[in-house]
Amino acid sequence: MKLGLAVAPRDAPPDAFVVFRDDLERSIERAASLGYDGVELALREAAQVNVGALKRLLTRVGVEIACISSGQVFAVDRLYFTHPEEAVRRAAIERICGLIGLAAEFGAKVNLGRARGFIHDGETAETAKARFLACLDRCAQVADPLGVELIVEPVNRYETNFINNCQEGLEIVKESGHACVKLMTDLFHMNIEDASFGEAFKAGKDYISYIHVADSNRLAPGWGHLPFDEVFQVLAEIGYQGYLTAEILPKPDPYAAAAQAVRYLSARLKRSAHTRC
Ligand code: LER
Ligand code: MN
Repeated sequence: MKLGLAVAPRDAPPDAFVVFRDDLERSIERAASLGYDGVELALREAAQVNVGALKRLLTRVGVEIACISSGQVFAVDRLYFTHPEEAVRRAAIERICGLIGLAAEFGAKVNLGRARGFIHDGETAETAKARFLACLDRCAQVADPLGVELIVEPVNRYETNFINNCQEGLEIVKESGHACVKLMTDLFHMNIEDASFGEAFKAGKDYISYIHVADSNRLAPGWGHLPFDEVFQVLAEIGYQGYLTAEILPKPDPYAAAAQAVRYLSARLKRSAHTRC
């Protein structure tokens, strides 16, 4: 498994779930110096990144772009897949396809968290689902030939009313019918919505390709009460090899949070590798 850190550009809104909100170059250098293997970029649009400069930086500091997350497409520009207006859905598809093109440059995945949208008042879950699947289909047709995975993230009920738990995520991933559409899980949301980490990970085994990590209070791992023993044991059991990316609050301060996450997760990884030997 590899360790990642979620970061966002300096102008990202305060509700972006990232540790470092700063110039991307500085955040990536810091993540590298702390020992992370990769970063997740929380972006609104592909034009926020200079591809050539970023590639040179990544080579210099030795980290990769694990994922591009799209929550700000929803949070800042209110573009999302379940919107009742077709023009808005089309704009959301265009944005996500821009991020897919960018991700292809870096071998990264594209996350579909809040940009999937929600069930509007007076509408049914079926309506939201049909709109979501139609938009997802258009994006998958772009992502598939580029070798980019689209990863659907269940998000807890206090943030959305659409795709809250891993079973719902898994069903919609399967229903999409695209091999490039996968499930990503987030321990923070799972702790609220899924009855058991073990059962959810085992059920999603063949579809989970990325994981957000935080403790029960969304602080860095080790600063809350999530059962990390159970989580690491089941990840080893299902043979998960992907990223564990810290999507945590920048508290008590960004650097301390990022340092705690990498220290805690590396120690756990070493321990589980040792146990398997
Ligand atoms: C939001 O809570 C979250 O976990 C994000 O990764 C989804 O966009
Ligand atoms: Mn998340």
